[in-house]
Amino acid sequence: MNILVLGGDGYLGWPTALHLAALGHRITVVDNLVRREYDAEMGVGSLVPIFTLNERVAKWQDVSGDQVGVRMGDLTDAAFVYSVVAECEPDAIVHFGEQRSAPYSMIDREHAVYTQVNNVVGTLNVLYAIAEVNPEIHLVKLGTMGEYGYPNIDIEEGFIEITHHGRTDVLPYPKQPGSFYHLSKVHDSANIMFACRVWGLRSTDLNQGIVYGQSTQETDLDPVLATRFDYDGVFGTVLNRFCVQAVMGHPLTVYGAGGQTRGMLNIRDTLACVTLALENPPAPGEFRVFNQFTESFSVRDMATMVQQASVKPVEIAEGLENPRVEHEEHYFHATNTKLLDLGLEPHLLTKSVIADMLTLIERHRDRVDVAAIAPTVRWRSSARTRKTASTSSDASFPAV
Ligand code: NAD
Ligand code: USQ
Repeated sequence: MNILVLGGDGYLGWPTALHLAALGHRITVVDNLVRREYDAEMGVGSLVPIFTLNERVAKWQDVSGDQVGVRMGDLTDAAFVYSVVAECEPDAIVHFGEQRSAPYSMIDREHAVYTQVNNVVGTLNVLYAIAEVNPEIHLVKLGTMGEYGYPNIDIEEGFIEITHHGRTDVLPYPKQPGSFYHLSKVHDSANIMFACRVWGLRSTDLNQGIVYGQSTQETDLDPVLATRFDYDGVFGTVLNRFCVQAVMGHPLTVYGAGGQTRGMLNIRDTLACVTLALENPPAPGEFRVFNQFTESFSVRDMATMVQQASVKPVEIAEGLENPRVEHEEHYFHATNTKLLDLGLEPHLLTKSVIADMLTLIERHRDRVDVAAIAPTVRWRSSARTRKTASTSSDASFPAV
């Protein structure tokens, strides 16, 4: 297939692009490199050194003999999106290209507006370009498990059958997202579902859980091919953060009671799930939703697992104030059978998987900025609680 990977310079987009290229697909990476600008804005960086996109692509050509195309540009620029879709003539588009941090979206008004404009407008431009250039293109869109929130009933895959006053219908599952970022994904899902209904587009919405790990078959071929690994209080995700904290002798930052339970998956399974979605496209007009996670754990469980996998003693912080507003003890049972039915073979979170992450982090421990670990964004405050590298002026802040 000829595939565009939007957001192909990011944590998940880059290894997915390489994986699909290794499978023989023709890949073009599309990115405006804004993720690298957020690093500058926040004054933090990836634990693992990351090379420029041009260096990455050149190294992949050396290693594989295969050329990955690059188109630099912003998805909120409609003319750019239309030209890429028209010129590259993709069979499928995998869309990772959004601002993906919940804390970043909660810094203040500007960051919330930026996140929603970037994500919702970018996706709308992609939908319009598909509709007008070639409605056959399969859009594989990265959504999030957090769209559902944490209701006191089982979570289904996108839709739920409801009987109300004696009448029955299958309706979109109710959404209760927990940040302006997660809300942007809800808005995207509604827009994509509508575009499938009115224009006959085909799309797979991958409601993905929290990804951990950094190693994939292709990125391990050379350090220049490495993908990023975030551990800071804004972009670092929970398990990746706990592993860095364990290596640095920092108490593991369990927020609040720690009963927050989340769907989780290994980065290798992100690649496998996207591949399965691409290889098994929906029918024209179909909007389908896959819940993309392989296991669920509470934050407290994850901290204990890291503690047990570490050869060094690890302390778990107790009574840490939760900077977020969220349920700290709740029911969580989510269906995730659709990808398994397509053949997904999960890489589960074993002690040795955590031990490998700890070894990777140990190798780069000199690059850890311990001051970047603390959570700094508070949900309860609508005003900025976090000092950024550009606190006094927003000169380096991506324009809204
Ligand atoms: P990331 O920030 O590392 O990568 C996103 C990429 O998109 C970056 O390279 C960025 O420069 C690019 N981008 C953002 N806005 C753009 C725009 N307007 N135009 C062009 N490029 C743009 O994020 P990630 O962790 O790789 O996540 C990828 C996707 O998967 C996101 O949509 C995210 O919401 C979703 N997701 C991630 C996780 C996770 O644990 N990392 C879990 C569930 C879902
Ligand atoms: N948490 C801690 N301690 C920490 C960091 C986080 O207890 O040091 C808790 C949070 O309070 C939250 C949970 O861990 O309850 C998950 O936080 P996270 O930062 O790992 O994940 P989240 O903000 O939900 O976002 C991440 C990705 C996002 C993706 C989402 C999938 O950044 O792009 O959409 O995971 S999901 O959570 O399933 O919606």
